[in-house]
Amino acid sequence: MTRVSFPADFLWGAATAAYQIEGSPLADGAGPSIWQRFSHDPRLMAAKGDTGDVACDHYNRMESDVALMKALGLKAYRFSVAWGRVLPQGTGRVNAAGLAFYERLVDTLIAHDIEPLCTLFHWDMPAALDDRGGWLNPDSAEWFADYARVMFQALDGRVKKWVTLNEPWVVTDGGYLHGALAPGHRNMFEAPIASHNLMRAHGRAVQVYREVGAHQIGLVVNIEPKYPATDSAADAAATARADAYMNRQYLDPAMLGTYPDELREIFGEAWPEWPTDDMALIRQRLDFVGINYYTRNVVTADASWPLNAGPVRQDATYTETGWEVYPQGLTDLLVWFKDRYGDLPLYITENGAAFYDPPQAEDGAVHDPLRVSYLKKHFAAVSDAIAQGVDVRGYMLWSLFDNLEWSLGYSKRFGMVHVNFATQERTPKDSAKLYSQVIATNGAVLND
Ligand code: PNW
Repeated sequence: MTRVSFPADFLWGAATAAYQIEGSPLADGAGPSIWQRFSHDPRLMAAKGDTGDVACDHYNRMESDVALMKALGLKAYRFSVAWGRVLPQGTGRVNAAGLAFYERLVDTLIAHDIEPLCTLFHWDMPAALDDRGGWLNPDSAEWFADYARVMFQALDGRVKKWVTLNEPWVVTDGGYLHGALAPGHRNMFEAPIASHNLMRAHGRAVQVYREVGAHQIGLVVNIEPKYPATDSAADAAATARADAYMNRQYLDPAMLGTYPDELREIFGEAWPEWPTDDMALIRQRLDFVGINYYTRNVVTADASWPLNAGPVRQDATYTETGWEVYPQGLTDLLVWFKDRYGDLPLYITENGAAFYDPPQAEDGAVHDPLRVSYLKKHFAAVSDAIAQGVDVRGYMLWSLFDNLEWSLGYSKRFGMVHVNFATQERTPKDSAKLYSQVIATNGAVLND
């Protein structure tokens, strides 16, 4: 393997999301979110009985959790704000007690010299707004902008990196097209509308930030590079459609102000004509883009539209969520981003894997060799992209803790820190020990 190397100020961190770790979703005057509803509805939630009611109890353990981050050596921490803690109805009245939690979190991080990266929307829309149509309501862009303004005004002095949305594709595909995620709709006509309003909301929040914010703001997308299974023309066309649907549907409007042509082909009569003004609103200057990378996809034309899992490859390793381990995809997508959208600071805002971890050893250790191997290969993949001239500024491991993996519940463990959900005991796994060394040596340990 070629030697890895990272810029001196490379930002090493870990990521979480509010509903997945906090617990106490209704504490201190918070309004319920769509995930509160969804996880309590046995008709909708796949992992029945698993909810975010307690999760990692981070809401009550924030101080000791930040101390643990410090002990691990994290330089940055990416978290999300539960919109409904701050605005219980989604708009209007601010709940000072909810906002205070995030002010304390940010102050504690800074006191430990850990840089906060704040994501405004990681899927937990206030239920009161879903009652008004959620992301299908064109007013949602303005609701989000108002919420964003509250957060910027409260915290921009202390938070220097902001993220508008986490993974609009997952919100739409899971929430409005396939129904596996909140709010659980399955409607091809809704999907493009939800996507478009999410992107309008992103654009409006960036506009507000340019009025009241002084630091940096960006968008986080999940990118899954698509590779044709064969060199047939049909597979090439199917690959282009899959890439347009999952990857370019969000980056093209944000970066170029246009939607990929393939979306008309994919959605047919469900694809609306969008006003030109909307496209200008969506395309705002960004300070960075955050990329979440987990896997790739190999596309065959004969599989059903538009997402297909691709053939299972005998020569590949798969994670517990069924995702192929393919580190080269991370290098490829970073180089692709630069070629298509030009030079912009990039952060890996999520990367990691769920594996069955063996039971704790007698000395309490959690040996997770598969995750250790996954991480080493992906660190090297980032280093390769940097060597090829891509401006990657940091890496946030998904995830700090084992947590509520959305509709899959607590069965899928992504953490570098093991959480015993009965006792809330935290135990750094071998992968956390590796990561500490990687951070302490800025990656040099990987060359030993
Ligand atoms: C991301 N896909 O979700 C989320 O940002 C996290 O909250 C989540 O826990 C993590 O990845 C692991 O799943 C994704 O199907 C969900 O391509 C699905 C996909 C990608 C990302």
